[in-house]
Amino acid sequence: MKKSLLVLVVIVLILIGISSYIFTQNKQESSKVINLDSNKIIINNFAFSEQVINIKVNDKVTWTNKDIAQHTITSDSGSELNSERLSQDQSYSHTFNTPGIYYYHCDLHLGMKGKIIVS
Ligand SMILES: [Cu+2]
Repeated sequence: MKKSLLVLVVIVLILIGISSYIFTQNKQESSKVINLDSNKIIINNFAFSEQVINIKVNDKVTWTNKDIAQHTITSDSGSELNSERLSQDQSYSHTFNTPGIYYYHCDLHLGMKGKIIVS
């Protein structure tokens, strides 16, 4: 009787250990995802999810179109940003190598505007 109780206690302790390990892993995983998402812009309902973002030189920004309609990422002047027409769930990425303020819009819907500040 005592022996089986001891076995039960050991099993419970092992289960607590495993679940707290899994919990810690999940926490680390989700904070990693947040960091990766910091330079991601979603296009949804004919708008950019972040109209202005601040990044560092050599940071990469990724736009993903969630609309059924096509969109582009196009510099207001110059050719820093010059995507193809993005269909639904397509992405466009660009790495900014020079500090500055980059204004862009969608070539198909001129009301869609955004700004990237690179410092
Ligand atoms: Cu558009």
